[in-house]
Amino acid sequence: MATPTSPPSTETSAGFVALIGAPNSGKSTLLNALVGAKVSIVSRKVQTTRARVLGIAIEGRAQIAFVDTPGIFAPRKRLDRAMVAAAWQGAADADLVAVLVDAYGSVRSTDRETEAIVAKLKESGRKAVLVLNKVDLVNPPQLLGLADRLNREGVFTDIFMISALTGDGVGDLRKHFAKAMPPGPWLYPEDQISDMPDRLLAAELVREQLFEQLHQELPYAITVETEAWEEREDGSVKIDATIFVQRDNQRAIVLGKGGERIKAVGAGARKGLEALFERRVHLFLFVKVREKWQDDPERYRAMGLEWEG
Ligand SMILES: Nc1nc2c(ncn2[C@@H]2O[C@H](COP(=O)(O)OP(=O)(O)OP(=O)(O)O)[C@@H](O)[C@H]2O)c(=O)[nH]1
Ligand SMILES: [Mg+2]
Repeated sequence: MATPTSPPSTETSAGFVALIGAPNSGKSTLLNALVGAKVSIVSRKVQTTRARVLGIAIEGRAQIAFVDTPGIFAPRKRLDRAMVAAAWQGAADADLVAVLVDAYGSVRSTDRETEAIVAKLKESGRKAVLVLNKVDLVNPPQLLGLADRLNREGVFTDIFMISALTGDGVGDLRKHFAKAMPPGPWLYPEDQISDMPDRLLAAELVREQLFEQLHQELPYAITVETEAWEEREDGSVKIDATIFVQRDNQRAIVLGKGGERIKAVGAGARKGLEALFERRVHLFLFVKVREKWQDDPERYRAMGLEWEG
């Protein structure tokens, strides 16, 4: 997959930028804005992103591979630990680290998750770029106070104020990242924007709809797998995906009254898939109970996570 395909020039550069931050700070929204396509799912809920997601952009002669990561928080459960470990691994492997902060949520005081991230960067001596996100929701004086407070930590080389949602400031940020990439051949084909296989992307879009459409009753540990992918002669594709829950009552929640809920989830996911794959999609969803999947190493591998013993 990673065949070097540089244009005929010696001035190319390429590298990895990890986006880390507290849950819900807008990392996936920013990844999509930087790449200019939806490669990572987004929701109003925390802990939407479960594993590392790569989104690739080209800026001038630089190819930048952005690594979206799960939110960093104090983990308790095994799945939480695997997610947070994946986030820090993403940061460790990158040429540059960007820390996202929800400026709106941090106006009064920095959240505990961000404080812990700053502390860990300090401890490791690693410098990072600070990205204050959601500036569309904050007024300038409040923003400056926050920037000043975080700047005093001494771990940030640069501070950017952006809105991943409106795109405000995203172009400048991408240019900054491009300048910081080490010289060398491109790492991926020019037209590649993600490293996620289509089957996984399909499962992720279903999970996104579940996160958006199930409210307080969302079983947080819900997971989705694509079971079948069938190319049809008319150019459309038939996708079977299974939603795994841990208990019977969760199955009922996902199905909804008379199957209303699952129908709406399927309709939303199908719309997203058709936009993404630019073709007709027939999506069939199944809901199964798989009690102890959180203790099954194989499920973690399927999600792209390491088993944290
Ligand atoms: N108003 C506003 N909302 C934003 C902005 N960026 C992201 N959001 C919203 O914040 C919520 C969380 O966005 P995500 O991109 O899923 O956040 P994340 O950091 O990837 O979250 P996890 O994967 O759960 O760690 C979504 O509802 C986004 O629409 C922004 O610049 N302004
Ligand atoms: Mg995310």
